[in-house]
Amino acid sequence: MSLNDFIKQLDDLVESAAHSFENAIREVDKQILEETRVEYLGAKSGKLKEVQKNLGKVPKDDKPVAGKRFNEVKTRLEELFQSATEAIMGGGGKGKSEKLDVTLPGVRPRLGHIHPITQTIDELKDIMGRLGFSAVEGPEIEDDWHNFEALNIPLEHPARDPLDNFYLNVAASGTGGGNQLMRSQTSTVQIRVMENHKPPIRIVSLGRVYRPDEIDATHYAMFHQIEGLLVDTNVTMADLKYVLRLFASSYLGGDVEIRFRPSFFPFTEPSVEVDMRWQDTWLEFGGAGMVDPNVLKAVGYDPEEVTGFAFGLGVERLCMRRHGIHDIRYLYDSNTKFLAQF
Ligand code: FA5
Repeated sequence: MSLNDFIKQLDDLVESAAHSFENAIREVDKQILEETRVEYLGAKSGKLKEVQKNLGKVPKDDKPVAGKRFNEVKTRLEELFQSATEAIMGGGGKGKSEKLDVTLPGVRPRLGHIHPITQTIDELKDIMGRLGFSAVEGPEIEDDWHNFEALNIPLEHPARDPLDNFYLNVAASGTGGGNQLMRSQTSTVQIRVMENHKPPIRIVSLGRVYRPDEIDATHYAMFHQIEGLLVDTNVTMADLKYVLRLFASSYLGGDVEIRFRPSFFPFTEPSVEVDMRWQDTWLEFGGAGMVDPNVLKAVGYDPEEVTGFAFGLGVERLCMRRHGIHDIRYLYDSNTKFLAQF
């Protein structure tokens, strides 16, 4: 076969393929499109395949030109198929058999909703707001001073251990200098507030904290705490217990008992663990106590003039107790089937 004959075959092929694909577009028909694809580009007996067989019959010297032309035509046919596909499928066309019926009801987009922990945070803020505590925020990246030093946690204290904290590999820029870290407790906010405000203080702070704890059903490496702080004249442990009981029964509903167990935190004296009894079960929710005089001094208050209480509770624990969630990991698995229940 001469080169000219071969090229003529290719040209005819492009012309008729263009015609056929145009027809499929005009008909907006997926089936015609597929038939046209098989007719021209079919791997076994498509027209392109047939013409390719003639390439072997072209004189040897003309083969490079013929081969090049063949490849161009192959690309052209694929382009024709591609643009016909886009015209039929991509433009919202559904093919002849499935024309758009504008009278059908629309498909309602699936709406997400607020994560149970965010819901809990909002509710807890609301409850504490009604008790007169204003919500404040603090940074998640903290310095030594706010996370430890001002909270009466000295340099040699085990709570500062690099194995128990997420220290950052950056130079410090905070007031107190020293290393920066992801805050391990929201008690940092107590210091930030007292540094900038004179008593009386009545704040609550809810936010993320970070600890390299082993993850299990009740521990996560990132979790949330609610921190409360009240500083005024003549504040006592009785005030603390009263506020916590009101808080707990507002959140959990019904009558909640509060139990204090002696404990130790460097920034409160005396310090307690807070347990709550709800539906006949006792559960530990966090720590609390009277603000240590050393902390009051660190922020420039006079411990002879004012006293205060502080508490820090796990938000996940509260949320899990209320909703009967038995494993903290469910909250952070991003399983929308689980989360949609709340
Ligand atoms: C504290 O963090 C103190 N800052 C609390 C405090 C504040 C005491 C003010 C006195 C005055 P603790 O490390 O025990 O305390 O943590 C408090 C609560 O956070 C725990 O009871 C628990 O509910 C929650 N918690 C602690 N670690 C985790 C964790 N890895 N995952 C989920 N929740 C946690």
